[in-house]
Amino acid sequence: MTARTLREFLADPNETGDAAPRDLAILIEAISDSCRTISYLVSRGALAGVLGSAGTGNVQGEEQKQLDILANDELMAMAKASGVVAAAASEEEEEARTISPGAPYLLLFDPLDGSSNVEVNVSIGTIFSILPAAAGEGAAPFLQPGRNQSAAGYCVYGPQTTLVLTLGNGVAAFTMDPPTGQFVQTAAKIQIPERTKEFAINMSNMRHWADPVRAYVDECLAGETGPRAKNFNMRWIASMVADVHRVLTRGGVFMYPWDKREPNKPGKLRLMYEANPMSLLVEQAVGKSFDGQHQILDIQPAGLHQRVSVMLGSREEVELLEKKHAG
Ligand code: P6P
Repeated sequence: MTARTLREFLADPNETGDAAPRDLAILIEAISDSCRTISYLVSRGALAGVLGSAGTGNVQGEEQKQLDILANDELMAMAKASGVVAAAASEEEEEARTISPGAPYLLLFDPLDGSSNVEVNVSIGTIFSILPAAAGEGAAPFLQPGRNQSAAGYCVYGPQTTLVLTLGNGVAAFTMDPPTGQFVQTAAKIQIPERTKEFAINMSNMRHWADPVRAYVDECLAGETGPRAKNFNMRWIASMVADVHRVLTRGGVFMYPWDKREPNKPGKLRLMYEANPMSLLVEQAVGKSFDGQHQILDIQPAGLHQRVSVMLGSREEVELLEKKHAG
């Protein structure tokens, strides 16, 4: 693979001589510029005096970190300056914002997912979803199934700052080269291994899980003495971007399923700007992603901040989970 910059990639993403749609390329480059800025802010941490609480809460009822707000404001300003975003929606804001009426795209994002990890120097990230603009006011135009996404991706702020992106024809990764700030392609056509020996779930919630999830994890824990006849490893970074990046990189299954703690809540993660973009990446990387009943990308959204149960990753594992949920 030739080491192309993000701009060179967008000029011919499939190496067929056809460029990505012009306005989509403009938006994705603008997002990468914001990710570079956020990466710098995150990397300075305490030196920039931006760690800790902002003293406010978001629509999710969660405490906002200063960095959540700074990242949110950076992305909203970028959306405006790009000229190609009709409206934008953020985990950090209850209502969608009208940006440039008549522009071709809708932008959704979780500006800094896992931000509570930044104080303990653990990888976090920005997750974004791009939909085609649609008629309607407020949240209405955004309520499209994830399969409609024009593009989706995340930027993980870890030992490397890496942008992972799909335009609907495979998954590519771009690593930021610190001296230049350039995002340089470091992976093409990423494919999740169909088999794995690694699962990711917050085990402290075990007693609250539904039976199919409990049965699946029990079989993983039984290892070579049980029906899976192989030993498993467990990882839980509690930062979706970091956990999903690992799954895309070396396989595995990531689960944040419904549990009995709040039975009326389908799950902890949000459909529109967490599960949908991650599910498009995973499906484009030959993995699967479902909520216990449906493929996540097929869900017809009812609200901008609706939550969803998420089980995604290596095809074989997700299909086993699907079988256990089918009863
Ligand atoms: P728990 C981060 O707050 C987040 O939304 C995801 O990034 C992560 O996967 C999950 O919550 C972790 O949740 O309950 O294990 O702390």
